[in-house]
Amino acid sequence: MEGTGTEALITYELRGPVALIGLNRPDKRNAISDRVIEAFAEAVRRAETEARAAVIHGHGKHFCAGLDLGEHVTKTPIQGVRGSRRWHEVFAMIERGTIPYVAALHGAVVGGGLELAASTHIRVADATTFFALPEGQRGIFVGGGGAVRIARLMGAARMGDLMLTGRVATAEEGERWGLVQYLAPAGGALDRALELANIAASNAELSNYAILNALPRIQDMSSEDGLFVESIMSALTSATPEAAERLRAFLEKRARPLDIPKGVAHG
Ligand code: 1HE
Repeated sequence: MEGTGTEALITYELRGPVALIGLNRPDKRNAISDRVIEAFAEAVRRAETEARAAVIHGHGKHFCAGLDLGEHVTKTPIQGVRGSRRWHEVFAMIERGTIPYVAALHGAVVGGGLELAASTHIRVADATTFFALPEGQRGIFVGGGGAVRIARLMGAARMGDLMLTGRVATAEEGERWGLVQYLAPAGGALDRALELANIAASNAELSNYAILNALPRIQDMSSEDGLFVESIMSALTSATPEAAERLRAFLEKRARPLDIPKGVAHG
């Protein structure tokens, strides 16, 4: 059961330019049911129209325990295919949308929860985060895009190991394997994610669009095609009034300086 329906399965809040989207089914560890995925799709659609970046997080002790296994057990194979294809559509709205998404991870990031996180552009894991792909043990397979996205992030060999053995990986391992770009102290993922989302939100919108949509596609192209598309995107982004103003701001010393880490020797 998903509760009485009076509480929102997904919370949504606009904090300045950043939309905050929260998985809100903590009693079921934010497991993703059909109703959750539709509520989530609506939140993503809304963020696309009114925010310049978004953060996805989970309420309660865990980010997300993946597919709702209680609901899945009653499905026929064709219903399973339709469900999987719907997850693909919704996660593609994130991955190839027009605004950057940051995932704030804590606790369980398991199965479909990791597939969701893998469709975002920046992932922050706090010290309580753990990753697992127990599909082998459950007698199923990934269905939310993980075979493509998770495998590309950490490599098919590591992913296969997690699926075959049920191995649970720590936040540090996730960072080493390329699953997450940032580590945060326990309870600190959301603040860090918001900080990063605000920075990304301040970029030129067309640059962000190119980063989200051209960069990953170029990885699937031949080098020649990739270099060609890069030039076109470079010219297109440079031709906007926003780029002209930002370039002028740098030359007139009005731009925010690079945040160079302390300890880096530079003259
Ligand atoms: C669930 C789910 C779920 C918890 N679907 N109900 N995902 C999994 O195989 C992970 C399954 N979950 C777990 O291993 C654990 O719940 C956690 C490690 C994530 C969290 O442990 P814990 O001790 O905090 O919680 P809990 O006591 O195990 O669970 C609390 C309740 O949430 C309990 O229900 P209750 O009615 O007994 O209170 C659990 O049954 C329920 N719950 N996870 C349904 N996933 C598109 S393909 C994607 C394929 C996958 O995602 S496969 C991986 C599925």
